Amino acid sequence: MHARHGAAGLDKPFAFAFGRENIVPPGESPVKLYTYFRSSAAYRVRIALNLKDQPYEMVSIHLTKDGGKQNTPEYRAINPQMRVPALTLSSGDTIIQSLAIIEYLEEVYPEPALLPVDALDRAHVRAVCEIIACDIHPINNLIVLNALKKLGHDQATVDEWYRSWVIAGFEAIEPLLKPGPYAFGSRVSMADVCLVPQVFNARRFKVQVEAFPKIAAVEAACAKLPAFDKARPENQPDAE
Ligand SMILES: N[C@@H](CCC(=O)N[C@@H](CS)C(=O)NCC(=O)O)C(=O)O
Repeated sequence: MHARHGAAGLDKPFAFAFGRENIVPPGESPVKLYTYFRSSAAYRVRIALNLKDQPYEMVSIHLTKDGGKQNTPEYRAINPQMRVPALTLSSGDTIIQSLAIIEYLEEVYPEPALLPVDALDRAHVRAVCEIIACDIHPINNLIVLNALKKLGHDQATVDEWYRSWVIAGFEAIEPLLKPGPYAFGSRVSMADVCLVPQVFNARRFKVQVEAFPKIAAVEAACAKLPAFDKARPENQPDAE
């Protein structure tokens, strides 16, 4: 989905850009990533932009303060779904949905490739991404956790809900992973880009990630790469 917009009323972008400084032609603004340090969907896009060595400015959309900046009319004009991430290109076009953004980056900046050459291998990588982005994440999203609380569930029950869906997803992913160091072998793929932020969230909710040795090993391998390290929530300018 594409929309044109202005960013009036939102925080100024951080004076902060990753990647090669000369990739944006003089006079053109770099891409702008609407992000929140703790958002795992935004974390995926930060990793992909870093791997693709693309510079970007970050605009922090605080998801909880004052009812959530994602719910303001200004941000709704940027992303009608009122979620992060959103990526605004120098053309003024905005792309929403992390997987759509990452696939766009893959098509426009093919190197380093985040999808294998073989169609079957690509399907396997996308399957792992979809378990995370389409099956685990949507039922553990902030909006769902808040809805559970409104229905009267206490924090312990909500946390248990969260853990149970992560564990179900990880049980499916673990046997799908190939010999490493990364999720699908010796090259980083979109599966790693999706898996690492999900592991981060799993640990926040005290899931025993070590019960999934392949997933834990993938995370450890990715942690050594600067593109992943720079994208970590605690390394973001809006980290709290
Ligand atoms: N499927 C979307 C999910 C985006 C999403 O749900 N983002 C969360 C943060 S991880 C959000 O903005 N939540 C706002 C809210 O719940 O109000 C994607 O992959 O981009």
